Amino acid sequence: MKNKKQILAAFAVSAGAAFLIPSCNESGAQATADEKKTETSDGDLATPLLAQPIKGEEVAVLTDAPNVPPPITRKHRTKVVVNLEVTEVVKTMADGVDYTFWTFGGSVPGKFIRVREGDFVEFHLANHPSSKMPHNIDLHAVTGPGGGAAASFTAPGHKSEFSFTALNPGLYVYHCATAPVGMHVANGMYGLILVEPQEGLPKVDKEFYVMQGDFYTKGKYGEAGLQPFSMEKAIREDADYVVFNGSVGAMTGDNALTADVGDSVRMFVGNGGPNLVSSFHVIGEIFDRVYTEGGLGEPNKNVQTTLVPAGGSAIVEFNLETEGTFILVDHSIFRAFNKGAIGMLKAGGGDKDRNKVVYSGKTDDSVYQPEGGAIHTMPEAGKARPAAKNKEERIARGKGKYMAVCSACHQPNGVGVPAAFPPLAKADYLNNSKEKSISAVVHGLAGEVVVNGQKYNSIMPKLGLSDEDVANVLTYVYSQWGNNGSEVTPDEVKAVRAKNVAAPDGGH
Ligand code: HEC
Ligand SMILES: [Cu+2]
Repeated sequence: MKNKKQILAAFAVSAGAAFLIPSCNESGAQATADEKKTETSDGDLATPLLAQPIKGEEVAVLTDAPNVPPPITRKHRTKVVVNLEVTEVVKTMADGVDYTFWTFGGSVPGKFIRVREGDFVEFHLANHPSSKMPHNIDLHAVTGPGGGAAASFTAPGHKSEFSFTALNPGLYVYHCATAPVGMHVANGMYGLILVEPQEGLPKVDKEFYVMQGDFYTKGKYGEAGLQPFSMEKAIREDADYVVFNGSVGAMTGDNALTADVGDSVRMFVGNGGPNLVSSFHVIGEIFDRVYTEGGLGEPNKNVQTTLVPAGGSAIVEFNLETEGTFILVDHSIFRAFNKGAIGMLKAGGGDKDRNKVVYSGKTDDSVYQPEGGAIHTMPEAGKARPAAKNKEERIARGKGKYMAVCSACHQPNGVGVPAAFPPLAKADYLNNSKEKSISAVVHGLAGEVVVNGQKYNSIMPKLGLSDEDVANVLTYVYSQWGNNGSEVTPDEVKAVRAKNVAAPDGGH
């Protein structure tokens, strides 16, 4: 905050020292990040990274937002074991509004992971048995195909392991990359992993973890109850909720972030998307330094608003020079006031006179309260594309649907996953009854089923496909992998749909 201090000092002189300005040579807290860099450096940085020995082993400390694991003081490479568990949980999206979030570690955003440049990371991904979906993880900090996605594909009740070396320092997003990828990300499957540079990050007083995400629900903003995911709105990028740290109000009121006047603050800011780019701004502060896009090169200085891409990050740093409530927003401002993208950082203490010199006015939080519901969207006119003309067209269209909707569980080649998802390839269940197969897709399927002599006792969620889509996808399935080649028509689907079978509602 050198600039501001110089300006303050000049002001004091020009004002004939009419104001009593306390000394600005505060010790640790006020030193700029740059000044501190040398303290944490060590002498061995000249050795190439991969030539440095890996010493010892530790289990990563993982934290939920807004908390960040402690800084790494280690001066050598080590093996870091990361244990992360995926769970699908119903949590609060806003007052009276619940949502089934898919999480890395129980909340949105996922656990914060902190390692050091050069660390050998042994990653253990578990998928809780109660999950309905398989999941995986793509860490942008990984150098390697898919960022770990294929290696970590994990069915419910299973766990996977893979490892990587953290080659590049920086702040990286991780997310689920299981098809349909957009849906997994939209349900909250993202978090941040910080790879600290070898020389460490400069010390600060407070570090926070803030991550934005956009959500798409059947009901409009604020509509009460358990809200299912809306694929149509997600595709249109028409978000109902844009929030920090997984829910409206996660960082306001009693949940506000707190710090003291004089503190140096660092925020690790991520954006999970799936769709929207954040214009991240803290009302009443100027970022002294921004490590744009999470890269740890030379920071940009004196920044008002920084862009945080979907699937990207930024590190912002500032000193708290005066008391009051500072409001975190996405400055695409309707998102802040009408969709939830608001947080608060409350700063207390400090010298009253000095605080007044920095800012004399009164603060008023009330103006920042959300203004209520979003504008209604008009019901969409149903302009579906014309139905498939023949069996070939049905199969071609069905293939796309299969890959987007079914392949995540039944696998792209239809073989399923042992003990979790039954096969569709050469499946007796499928080939013996069109009606039962249609019913599974239209109504969902729960309880014990036997496919090719193997028992499965799991849940296939209701998928919300149209009659035309169900006809196409099943005709495709019947045409593949040694199945009996049946064609399924929309009329047949309509007939089965009319039989109102009680079946599970997967909530999506
Ligand atoms: C979320 C995972 C999931 C998705 C997505 C999914 N299924 Fe299933 N499916 C299952 C499970 C689990 C079962 C077995 C249910 C049980 O144990 O009662 C099943 C059973 C079936 C069956 C009957 C058993 C068999 O193997 O023949 C058919 C047919 C079927 N699914 C077709 C589909 C089609 C077509 C799609 C895409 C439109 C699809 N499924 C999408 C999980 C899924
Ligand atoms: Cu997932």
